[in-house]
This record gives sequence, C-alpha cells and structure tokens, in this order.
Amino acid sequence: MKMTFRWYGPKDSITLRDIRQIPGMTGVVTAVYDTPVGTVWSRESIAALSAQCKEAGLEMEVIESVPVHEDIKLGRPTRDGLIENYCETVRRLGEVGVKCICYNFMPVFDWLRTNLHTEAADGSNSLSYRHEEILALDPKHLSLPGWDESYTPDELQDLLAAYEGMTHETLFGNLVYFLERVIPVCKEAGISMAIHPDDPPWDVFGLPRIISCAEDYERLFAAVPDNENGITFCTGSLGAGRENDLVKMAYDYAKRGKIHFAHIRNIEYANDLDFRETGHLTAGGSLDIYGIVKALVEGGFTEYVRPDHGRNIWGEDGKPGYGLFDRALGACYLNGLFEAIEKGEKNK
Ligand code: DNO
Repeated sequence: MKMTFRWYGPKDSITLRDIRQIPGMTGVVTAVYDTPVGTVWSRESIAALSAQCKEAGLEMEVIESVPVHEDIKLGRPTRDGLIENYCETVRRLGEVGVKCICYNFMPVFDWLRTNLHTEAADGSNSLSYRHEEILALDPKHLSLPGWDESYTPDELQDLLAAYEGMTHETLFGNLVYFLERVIPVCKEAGISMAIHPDDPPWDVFGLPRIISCAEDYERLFAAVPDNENGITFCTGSLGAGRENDLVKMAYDYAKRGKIHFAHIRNIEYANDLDFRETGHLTAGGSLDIYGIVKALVEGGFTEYVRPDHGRNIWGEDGKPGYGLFDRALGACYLNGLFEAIEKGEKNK
C-alpha cells in the first residue's frame, strides 16, 4: 500500500511541507486546476506540479481528477475530439511518472451533500446528507453547499435538458465508448484508470448513475476487461448504499487486481438514506473500516490509498472534507491498520 494525501495544488492552504510531515506519507494526489475541462493539460503545468512535489520529497503518481467533459458523457458528436484531448493529457501525465488517474462518470454533479458543517456532540463538524432536502430542491435553480457553480443557471438548465430521457444503458454505453479509446493509450503511458463511484450511490435529480453497486462493477469489468480499467474503491461513497457489502467487494476486487486506488473514510447512518461523515475509525461510524482494510490486504492490494474526507477539528475551518488535521489522524490510523494486518498476514 502506498499512503497518499490529496493536495489542491499551490493554492491549497495546506502546504506540501505539512503533508510531508504526516508519518508514512509517500505522495500526493493532485491535479492541474487552471485548465478548462476538455482541454489538454500543458506540459509546463504538469512539469511544474511534478517538480514541486519532488522537491518536497513527495511522489505525484496519482491524479484526481482528469475530469470527463459532459459531451463525452452525453455522447455528443464533439466527443471524439474531447476524447483525443483526454488521451493527450494521459500521454503527458505518463511522461512524468503518473501511474493512476481517478475520474468519475456522474452526469452534471459530482458528490452531493446537504450540509457541510453538521455539528457533532464533541464540537467537531463534518459533511452530511439528508435525502428529503435533496428532494425539495429544484435542480434548475440550485444552491447546494459545495456545488462549485461552474455553470451559470442557463447553462445548467441546458445541460439538464440535454440529459432528459438519458437511460442508464446509454450512459454506460458512453462510458464504454470513452474507455475503449482511452485504455489503449493508458497501456502505452503506464497508467491505470480508476473510476470513482457515484456519491451518493443512487440517481439524483432524475439523472442516471451507473457506478453504484457490485452489479455495476461486473458490467464495467466485463465490457472493458483490461487491467488498466479499474476502480477507486471509495468506502464512504459505496458505503452510503446500505446493500453494498464493502468487505466482500474490497476482497473480491482487490483479488482481481481491479482496485488501483482506495479512498477510505467512515460515515454514520441516520435512516435508510441519510448519513453524516465521521472520523475514520471503525468505532466512529457505521462502516467496518478494519474489516475493509483486512479484506484489501487479504486480497493482495498493494496500490494507492488516501484518507478521504475528514471532519473539522481543533478549530480548523478547512475546505469541506479536506482539512489537514483529521485527515492526518485518519492516515495514521490507516497506516496502523495496514501495518498490523500486513504483518499478521506474513506471520500466518
Ligand atoms: C470528493 C471526491 C470526488 C472525486 C471525484 C473523482 O471528495 O472523492 O470529488 O474526486 O468524483 O472524479
């Protein structure tokens, strides 16, 4: 396992030096943030980012994300040019030693939460989701916490209209179309693609979501069987789906070499759909983090891990989910679990 930490580039209030001081940290997970979705990342930007990381003593082997343009998800005629741009970015990332690209194929929205500062009894706060609040929203006039508002209300309206009637099958077909063109380039570049699951793992605002459960993964692996077509195993996202057996999935997909990247965090269930993000420990939430790590190790997992979303603690007011302190605690906990379980395995 290689422990990494998400870093939002030079504009992040958390420095590479901060990250380097977390015990056991081998690298950062980052991206070029100044390039519009769909355009090729410049060699200069990639090289500058990679040089900064190296100088700080950290690897830059994982990129999260190279975002997929909506026209690719929609299967519009412009997709071929956009996919070629994506492929060129992949080639350039391969040149500086990137090994894994995390991306998602969720229409319009990435992760969704209804509150970014839900206070816990201990005075910490974290992100939470209440389905009723989502249902009460009009997606055409959105004001969601964390929503990046990269679309104007008119653009959002056009985009949502373009997705009207889009089935899960069509969206999945568009993902396969994309992967069939990108994976051969990844093979040459020495890079694996790691799709991030839907968060939460169900349809929102009537938009189809296709990477939410074991059945979806089987369909994905069958359609594009190459090793480079893998996943980001995100425990918090998948774990929100009460029917997902995370221990079983972790073991099974690790064994098959499909997990290129793991995002590990815990959540606490409120009712059938609602949840609140917690600290990383098993005891803090509803997911069996110990069981999941054990399953990964027993499945032979040796790839990248990052502590996912943390709470705001000790007075920090970090980027939602991405403060320094709680993620650093999470990294230490996860390192401890991995060390104990890996050594236990060896001594068996
Ligand atoms: C949220 C993240 C996601 C993830 C993208 C990958 O905290 O895990 O935004 O980066 O879905 O494309």
